[in-house]
Amino acid sequence: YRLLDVDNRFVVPYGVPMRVLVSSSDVIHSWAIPSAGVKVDGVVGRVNQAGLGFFGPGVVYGQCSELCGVNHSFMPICGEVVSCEAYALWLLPKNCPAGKSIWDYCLYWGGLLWWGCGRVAYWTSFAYLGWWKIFGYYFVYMPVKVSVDTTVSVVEGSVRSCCGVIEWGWWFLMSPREAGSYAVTKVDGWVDFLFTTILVGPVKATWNAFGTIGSIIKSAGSGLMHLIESLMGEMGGPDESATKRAVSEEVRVQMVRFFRVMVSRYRGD
Ligand SMILES: [Cu+2]
Repeated sequence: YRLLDVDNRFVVPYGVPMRVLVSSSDVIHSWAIPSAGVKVDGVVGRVNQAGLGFFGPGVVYGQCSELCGVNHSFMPICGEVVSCEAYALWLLPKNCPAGKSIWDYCLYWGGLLWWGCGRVAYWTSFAYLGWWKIFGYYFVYMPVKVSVDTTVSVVEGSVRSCCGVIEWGWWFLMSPREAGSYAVTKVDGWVDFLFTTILVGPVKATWNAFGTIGSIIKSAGSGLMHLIESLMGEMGGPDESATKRAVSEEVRVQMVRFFRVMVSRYRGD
């Protein structure tokens, strides 16, 4: 592999989507790796970008692909495509925290446990107190308030009515015509009130209920329509979506592996 290998190979993981940034510090070059389907011009004062991705491990080769001067033939490109684990271990500096004392573990897990227990206790007490608040409000405060209020108003109304009747009787004895016409007006007002409350009230309530039920049905229907539409949108092109799904699943798996290595390494496992 004369003139294809390099002193320092780049290292990248496979199964992970990447973005390469290419620039130049002297003249225009071109960073090209045929097996990866990548060719990006390196231009002075400009950063070009391209998507980069590999499906498996290997060593990839390329060459400068823009005539850049007398040494154009002598600038190879070479990289190693490795697993996420190997990439993470290559990426991390050698002096990162690996290996800790048992005391550190105790501190770490103790802290985590303390934090978790604290959270649980906090939310439990919160929920408990909230429950008692609701219970107190709806099962103690409201019933007591309603019964006391009702009793007071009934007693008050009865006393007032009695007083009113006695007063009206006295008035009738004094001037029967005035008291009589007042009584007729009052009775007319009662009849009107009873008519409005007993006949019109229920009809109005029924009408409102039907309106509410209608709007509920309407919103449920539109939600269902949205769901169906999104499902229909998802169904387009079975082959394409199957491939897409497979690739994104692979990417997800690789990323999880990568982060697992990073986390365990930094934690000092
Ligand atoms: Cu060149």
